[in-house]
Amino acid sequence: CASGEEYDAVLSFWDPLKADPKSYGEIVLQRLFETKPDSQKLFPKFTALSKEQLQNNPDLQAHGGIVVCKLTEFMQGGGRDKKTLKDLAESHAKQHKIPRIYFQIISDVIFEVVVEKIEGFGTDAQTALKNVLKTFQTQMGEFYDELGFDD
Ligand code: MNH
Repeated sequence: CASGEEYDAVLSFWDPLKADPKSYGEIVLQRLFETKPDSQKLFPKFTALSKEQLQNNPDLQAHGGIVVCKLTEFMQGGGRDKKTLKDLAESHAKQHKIPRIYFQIISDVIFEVVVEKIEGFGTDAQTALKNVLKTFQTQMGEFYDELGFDD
C-alpha cells in the first residue's frame, strides 16, 4: 500500500487536475481509446463514435471530468476511504462489466498523461503516483474478488 507521504506527494502536484478535471479527463480517455481500442467498446455512450467524433465531445469531456474527480477523491482520502472504492468496484463489475485488467491499463495511461502534462512532476512524485495507482488497482481487485466478479 502507498504511504500517507506518497498521497501527499501526489496531491502537492495535483492542483492542475483539480482545477480542470474535464480537460485532463478528456485526454486520458482519448489516450485510453487510442492505446487500447477494445476499451472504447465497453462504453455504450462512446462505442459507435469515430476518432473525429471524440474530439471536443462534451459527453467525453463530462465523463473524463467524473473520472478525474473520483480519482482526486480517492487521493484526498489517503486511500482510507473504502466506501468510494467499494461503490466504484460494484458499479464497474456489476453494471458496466469492466474486466479488472482495464484498471491497470487506465492507470498506466493516467501515469503517462500526468507525467507528460504536469510541470515539475519529478522522479519522487512519479514513484509516489505509481504506488498510489497500484494501491487503487489492488483495492479495486479485492472488491472485485469479494463480489465474485472473476474477469
Ligand atoms: Mn469508469 C462510469 C470512475 C475506469 C467504464 N466511472 C463511471 C463513473 C465514475 C467512474 C465515477 C460514474 C459512476 C458509476 O457508474 O460508478 N472509472 C472511474 C475511475 C476509473 C474508471 C475513477 C479509474 C481511474 N471506467 C474505467 C475504465 C472503464 C470504465 C477503465 C472501461 C474500460 N465507467 C465506465 C463506464 C461507465 C463508467 C462504461 C458508465 C458511463 C455512462 O454510460 O455514463
